Amino acid sequence: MAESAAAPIISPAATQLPIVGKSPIKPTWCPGCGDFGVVASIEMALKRLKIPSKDVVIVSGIGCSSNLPHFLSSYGFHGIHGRAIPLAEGIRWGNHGLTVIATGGDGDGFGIGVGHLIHAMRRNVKLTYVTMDNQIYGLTTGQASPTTTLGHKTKSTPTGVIENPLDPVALALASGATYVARGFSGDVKHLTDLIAGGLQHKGFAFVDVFSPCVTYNKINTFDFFRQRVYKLESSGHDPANKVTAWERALEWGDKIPIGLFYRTEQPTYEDLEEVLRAGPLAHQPAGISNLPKLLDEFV
Ligand SMILES: Cc1ncc(C[n+]2csc(CCOP(=O)(O)OP(=O)(O)O)c2C)c(N)n1
Ligand code: SF4
Ligand SMILES: [Mg+2]
Repeated sequence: MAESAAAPIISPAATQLPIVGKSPIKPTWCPGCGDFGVVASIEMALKRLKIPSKDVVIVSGIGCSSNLPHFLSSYGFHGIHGRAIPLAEGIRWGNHGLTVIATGGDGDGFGIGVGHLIHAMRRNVKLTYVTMDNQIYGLTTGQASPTTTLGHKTKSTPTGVIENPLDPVALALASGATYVARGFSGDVKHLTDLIAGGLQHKGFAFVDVFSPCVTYNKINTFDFFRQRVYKLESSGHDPANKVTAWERALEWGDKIPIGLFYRTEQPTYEDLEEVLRAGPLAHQPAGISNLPKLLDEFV
C-alpha cells in the first residue's frame, strides 16, 4: 500500500450523516486484514451510543491501521507517524465537547509514539485510543514492531527478534490509564462492547486489539488467537481490582485473556485544568482580556 501524506481529511460526505456510518472511501486494506473488524466495531459502537457525526473526530498516525479515519463519515485527521495522541489531545482541549477517538498501529503507538501515550494516560485525558495491534509493521511491508514476539523472523530481524516484546496492557496499567481493555478483531460483537464502554468512560480509555496482518505476520494469525483467547467477563474477573488486572495482563501462552482488565473513576484532565473547567475553549471568548496586568507581571 502507498504511504499517505499527512493531510486533513475533507470528505464531501463527512458529517452529512446524522450518526457516523461508512464514508464514500472504501478501505484499501488487504482482503482479510484484521482492521476491517476494528472499523466495523467503531462504527457500531458510535451507532449504539447515537453520537452525532458532527461531534466525532477520529485521529490517526501513519500505518495501514492509521488509514481508518478515511473510512467513516465523522470528522477525521490523518496525522504523522506516532503523533495521533498529541493531535487528539489538542483537539480535545480545543473543544472538549467533542468525542475524540485516536486510532493506529502497534508501531505507531508503542514505538515512535510511546512517550505521548504514557503521558496522555497519566493525565487521564478523556480520549478513546484503539490500537490495531498486528505485532508487525504492515505498511512498510513486514518489519518487527515493539510487540513482535521473541524469535519472530521478519524483514528487519532475519535471524529472529532478540528484544523482549512490550506488553501494551501492562504499560497502560502502569501509566495510570483508567479504562484498560483488549479485544480481538475476530470477535466484533465483543470488541464493539469494549469500544462502546471506552467511549462512555470518563477518562482515558485504552483498547488494544489483536488485529492480524494476514500478509506479513504468519505467526499471530486469526487461528492463533481463536485457539487461545478467552473472555475475562466469563472468568469471574473483577475489573475494579487492579492487582488481579495485573495478574491477567501477565498471562500469555496457551490462554490469552481479552476483555476489560481494569476500570476506575478519577477526575479527568479537563475536570482539573482551570481554563478548561470553564467549558470548551472553542466556546470561550477569544483574545486576552487582561493584557496590561499580564504585561506588568512579565516585564
Ligand atoms: C518519522 C517516520 N518514521 C518512519 C516512517 C515509516 N513508517 C510508516 S508506517 C510505519 C510502521 C507502521 O506500523 P504500525 O504502526 O504497526 O501500523 P500497521 O501498518 O502495522 O497497521 C513506519 C515505520 C514514517 N512514516 N515516519
Ligand atoms: S499489509 Fe497487513 S496490516 Fe496492512 S492492510 Fe495488508 S493485512 Fe492489513
Ligand atoms: Mg502494526
